Amino acid sequence: MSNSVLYHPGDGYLAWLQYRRITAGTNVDQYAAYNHLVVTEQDDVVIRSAVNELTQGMEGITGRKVSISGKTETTPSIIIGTFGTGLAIDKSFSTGVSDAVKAEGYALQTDSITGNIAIGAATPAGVLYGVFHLLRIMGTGGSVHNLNILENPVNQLRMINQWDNMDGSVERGYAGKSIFYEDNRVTSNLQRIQDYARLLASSGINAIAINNVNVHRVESRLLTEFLPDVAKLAAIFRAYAIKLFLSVNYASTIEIGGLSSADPLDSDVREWWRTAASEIYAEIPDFGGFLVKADSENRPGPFTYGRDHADGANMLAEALKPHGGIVIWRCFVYNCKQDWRDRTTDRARAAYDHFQPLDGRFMDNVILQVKNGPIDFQVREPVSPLLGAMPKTNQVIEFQIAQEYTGQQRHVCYLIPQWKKIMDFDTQLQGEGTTIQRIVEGDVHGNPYSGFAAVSNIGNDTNWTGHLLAQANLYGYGRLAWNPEMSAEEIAMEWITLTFGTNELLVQTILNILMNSWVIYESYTAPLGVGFMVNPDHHYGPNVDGYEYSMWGTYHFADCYGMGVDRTTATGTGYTSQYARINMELYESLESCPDELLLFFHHVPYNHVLHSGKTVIQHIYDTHFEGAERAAGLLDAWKLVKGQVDEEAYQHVANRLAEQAEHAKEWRDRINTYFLRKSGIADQWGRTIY
Ligand code: GCV
Repeated sequence: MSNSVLYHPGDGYLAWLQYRRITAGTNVDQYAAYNHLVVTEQDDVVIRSAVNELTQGMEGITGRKVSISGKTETTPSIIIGTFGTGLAIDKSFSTGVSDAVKAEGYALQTDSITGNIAIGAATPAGVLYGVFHLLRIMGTGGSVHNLNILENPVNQLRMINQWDNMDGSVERGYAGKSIFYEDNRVTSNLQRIQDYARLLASSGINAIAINNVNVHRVESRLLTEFLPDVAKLAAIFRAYAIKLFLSVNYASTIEIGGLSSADPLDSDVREWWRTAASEIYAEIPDFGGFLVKADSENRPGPFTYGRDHADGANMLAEALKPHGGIVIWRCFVYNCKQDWRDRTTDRARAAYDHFQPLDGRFMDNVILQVKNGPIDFQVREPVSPLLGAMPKTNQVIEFQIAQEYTGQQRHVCYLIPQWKKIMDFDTQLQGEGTTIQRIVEGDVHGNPYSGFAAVSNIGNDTNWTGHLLAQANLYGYGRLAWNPEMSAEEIAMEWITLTFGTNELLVQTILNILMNSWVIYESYTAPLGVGFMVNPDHHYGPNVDGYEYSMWGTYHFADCYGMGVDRTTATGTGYTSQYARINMELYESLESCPDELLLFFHHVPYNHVLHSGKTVIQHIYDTHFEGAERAAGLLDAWKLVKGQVDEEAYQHVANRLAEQAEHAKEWRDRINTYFLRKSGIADQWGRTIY
């Protein structure tokens, strides 16, 4: 879009694509010289997006009209194009540079004599990413003299999953209704979708599944009746180099196909999927493929027919294969009808137990999508032991940008530090240094597909994410997927400056808020990796026993002596044995298990002494008092920037932080009171517990 009159800086709609005039800083004067673009090819749809973006960006940043031509007429110019499409681009780069640029990568250079800035790439997508890079430099006040940049994305698949339903609701959505659907139809507001595509592409995203993985009857028809609408959406995303996927109902053959079976080995079922795939590709030649949640949380799957996940996934993969499509099959499979009395069944074990034995059975166009932890996107979990444990199978890691368990975009919780910690985890599966990052980027097993997927956090709220500061998670996810070497702080700095400008007090204040937010959130919610303790169903707010006597497999086992889940191999569920030996031993032993995950792995008495020197119970009291206090501190810090930030944005964030501060007290008091009453052990400092 369009700096349309409907939107203005404080409402958050333009997010990190503000393209405002930078007023301060030594580099700003450099930008004004660039008001001519040279474009060596004009008939590609992605190049057109790149040109539009650069024009809009430059005009916004410099305040001057930009002209466009096919060759260099004035210097300095900005020259963009794919290699081999014109002299202007080719003479800007040596062959060494163009050889080093891979499919979605780009080179970005300033000519020291002419001052021309050239963005060259192997594909139009690379040009688009290069353009966004240049705009990022200018948007953050960087120098454009002497640029000499070459970037290739580290991860091949950088995907977003929408959990949007066609009735307009969003499963685990905390920012309004769907931007994709209303009243069981695809929306006619395609402008908003295009604006979303821009946001995604600017952070490096290259794939999207546009509907919820829980696919009900109406959404099943996206494959058939609504296909022309899906094709329109695919065209919007195509212009931003984003491939479109659909989540499919595993039992579509029954739901909409008129068959009585969904048996993956049944020839009619297979034929139905082959025909469905052909029809999709006739409308959308570059369709990405299917995302599937099967045999999970009451969704249908191959188990009904006595088949396994490889049978199910391969059936779909076979239908997509002739068209170049892929199947992304989720590993979030566990018994959601567990008897809480049964302490031997451990939900954490389930993904590994179901999938690891199938290694080698999946077709090469199947990718398994594995949640980052073994349970479900909690504020703290160990890394899923399934990641990297299937050398012959493609895998992607799944994160949740939507803050289902991390404050639902009412509390601030910047998630990049959590994801960094996960990426840095050394699985030790192929010896030291087999980090999740290397596994996810495909460096360890060399499988054809790998990368990142994540559940989106947007809706039709004007600012996209409900909490303005939650935009940092969407932006950060894309940037991290592009380059996991970036630090959480670097990413935050980029987002803050692009969104709010360069005012130092403001930048530092927001940076501090973001960088402390995950730890603060963790400190007043469920302690020491035990997880949950939330209200059932909607998952907002404290309820220590909310899931304790339920069938969902998420327990803390607190009694009057102690708490935690014994997942050791020696005396517990044996979950620790799913890790490489060295990690298994790390978690197995009370002496070496990290404090932050203690209650995930062990059941201990309340007076067990942590590495920190505190007892478990005192740790609970201390962190909850401190956490609530620090949450209040976030609001105090924000108050100091009043007047430095647009008033509408100021008020919005102040309101959210005030709610968080209040709600953190509720968490504090519920958790502390519960454990005081259970344990009968008083707080060492005599603070008020009820
Ligand atoms: C889409 C959790 C969420 C569900 C979600 C599920 C999943 O259980 O609470 O809403 O369903 O994860 O990832 O499939």
